Amino acid sequence: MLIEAKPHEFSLNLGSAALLIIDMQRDFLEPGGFGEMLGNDVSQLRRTIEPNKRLLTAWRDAGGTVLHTREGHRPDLMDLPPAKKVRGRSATCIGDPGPMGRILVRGEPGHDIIPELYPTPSEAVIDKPGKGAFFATDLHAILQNRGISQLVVTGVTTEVCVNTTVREANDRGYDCLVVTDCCGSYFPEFHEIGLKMIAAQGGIFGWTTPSEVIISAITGLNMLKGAAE
Ligand code: C5J
Repeated sequence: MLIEAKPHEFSLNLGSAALLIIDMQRDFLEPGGFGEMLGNDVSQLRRTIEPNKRLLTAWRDAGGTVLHTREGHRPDLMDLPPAKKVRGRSATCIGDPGPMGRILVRGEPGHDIIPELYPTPSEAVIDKPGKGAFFATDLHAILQNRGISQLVVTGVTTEVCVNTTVREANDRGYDCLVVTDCCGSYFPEFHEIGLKMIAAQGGIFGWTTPSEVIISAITGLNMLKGAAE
């Protein structure tokens, strides 16, 4: 099915596509979490929750593959590069006690995915220690084993973990369609530029489109399926 997108239409094949939802974690999105503790305006990220919910529901209803990622580290922090720990020179950093448990540590409440988008038992959750979802994870193997060659990417933040993941995916041969209203940044100008960087130069890293375009395409497909049954 052809999806209207920038820089030109994206040919979506639901059977070989996965919805990849990046780092929609409580510590980044919830008031009182680590993100807000650092002085960020979490409403910039929270505006993505409703569109993500609508897209996730439509994608699940269409029987599409869904994967979620979480940024975080082992409780013993052995996978936390010292450079990452001290970066930002914050008084409180990764591994320290935070408002929702130890900051960005696996198993802590703040590390988990927000309840609105919580994975079902059949949806893979990729725990990643870096910004990109391919670095030091089994994401590529999972996608290859399931015959996935297209990624519909949403999540936070647009210019950091979404962009890094899309660039990694592009280098591994995946076609990425990034969903504009389902991605967000604490910095609106970085969000805008982050999306522009993806679709620039004829789609140097991928395509961009709003969720409504994808939802109407896959909902139409469901209606066709329903009518044929
Ligand atoms: C993500 C970050 N998820 N900004 N992390 O973008 O540190």
